[in-house]
Amino acid sequence: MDHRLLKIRRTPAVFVLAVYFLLFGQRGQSQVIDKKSFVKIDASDTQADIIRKAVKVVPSARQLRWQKLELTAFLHFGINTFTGREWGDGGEDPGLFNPSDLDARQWIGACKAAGFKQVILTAKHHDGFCLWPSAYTDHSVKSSPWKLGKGDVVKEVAEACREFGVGFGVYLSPWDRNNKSFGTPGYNDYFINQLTELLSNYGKVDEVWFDGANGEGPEGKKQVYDFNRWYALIRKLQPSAVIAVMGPDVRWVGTESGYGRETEWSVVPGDALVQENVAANSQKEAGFAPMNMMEEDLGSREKLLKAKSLVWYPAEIDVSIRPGWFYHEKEDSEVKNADKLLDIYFSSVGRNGVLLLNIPPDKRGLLSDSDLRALEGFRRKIDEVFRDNVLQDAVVEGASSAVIRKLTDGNDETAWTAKDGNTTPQLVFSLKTEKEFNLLVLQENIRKGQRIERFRLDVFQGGKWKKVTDGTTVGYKRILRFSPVGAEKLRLVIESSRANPIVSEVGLFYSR
Ligand code: FUL
Repeated sequence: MDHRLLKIRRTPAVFVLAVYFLLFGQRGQSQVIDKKSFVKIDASDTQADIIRKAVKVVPSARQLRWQKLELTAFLHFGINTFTGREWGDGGEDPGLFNPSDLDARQWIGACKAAGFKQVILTAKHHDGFCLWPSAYTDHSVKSSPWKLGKGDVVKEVAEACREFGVGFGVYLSPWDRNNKSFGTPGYNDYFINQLTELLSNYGKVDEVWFDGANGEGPEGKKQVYDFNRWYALIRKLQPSAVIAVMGPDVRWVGTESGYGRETEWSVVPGDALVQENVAANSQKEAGFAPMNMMEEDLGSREKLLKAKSLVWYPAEIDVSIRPGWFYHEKEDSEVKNADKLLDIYFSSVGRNGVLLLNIPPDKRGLLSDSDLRALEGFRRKIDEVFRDNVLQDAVVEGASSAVIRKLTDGNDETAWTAKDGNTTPQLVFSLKTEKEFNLLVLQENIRKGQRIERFRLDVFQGGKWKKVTDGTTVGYKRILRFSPVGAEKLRLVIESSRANPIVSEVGLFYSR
């Protein structure tokens, strides 16, 4: 034994360093990202090592809570509601903001009834007009006639959310076309001050949403955003809030259509999210761009094998119930109907994403009748589709009845796990009588990572197995629709998985 070494190991400095690394991780790995949601790839890692590491990357507690919400709502409301524009230029007269019947309880009550579990309010859009009486600008509700300048929309929404048990989030546009400091380092202080107000004065905040738009401010200058400083403040003041989409917890899916990818991985290369790279990225013209979000393939084996690190970075799918994000009367006849919303649900939540549906309040400060009707219809349809799981009283071949209970109990923590090393297992189900179905729902227990790469559903008909449908990723939830088929015996075949699959739910339904 080398005694000199022993001595070094015992010095207090080494001890302090060890504790430091334990608390904050290695240099380069942002403490903004949870340890269990991030892994570095070593030069010596084989391909199999990298895939093993990918399976171990799991959601943080805040990401898991967010993913399980499934349905979240955007509320775009502000000066644009009164000018009829989508992007205000910052020169608007705050006197225009004057809703006649603003009722945040109506907004949140309707969202809750439709199944939405969290809302995000545009506290400030690109025009810089603040829906709360910020101490750092007069360009806000306090300069408006609404409630004689004593109103606070953020407060009313936060309180309604608490009353209805709905999560509360804020959208604070980094791009500000009104504030004179935009384009100077001072703007980052202004932004920090506004964030501090929003995160300190309204109770619990569950999501902070930063948009990517970054144009010129009132002085014709562009801003270099200090993202790392913003993230650190959010973690300090609201540690359980997820930061989307110019942020480390939630990724923009890449479109605003409501449709996610058929193959949607929540584990993707993490190189752009380490602290130094966030800082470097924010210097670029386009602002912070963690990766090309619009690419078709973000997390295939091929992508992971080229990465230097991996991160849990799941997709949020934002879309408006109307053509625009803000309310415009002329779009009343173009509100997406219940069928369209159901289709969007299948293609967002049903593709391993969280839906962020925008429902913009009108000039009165109320959700309009057409939007309310669409939401009610959507809820009715969802309830109808998922009423009876055909597999509820099925028998799983070679397994006890506990297995089918775990697979159909609606609890994504109870799961069936294939034996270690078995990456291509099958589950064979027998029904009591022949049943018809046209919709498959699968869920993985993502607390143990995202594993499944390819699966298939077969029915046993006329003495032969016939394929009904197939898919690639599952993740938190996957929904596939197909032409109605009747069967008494069927099987779920996992064709490829990164480790033994952990299936938490299997459902077969009939959607009319
Ligand atoms: C975009 C913004 O420019 C839109 O106005 C809207 O807020 C949308 C959700 O994000 O980038």
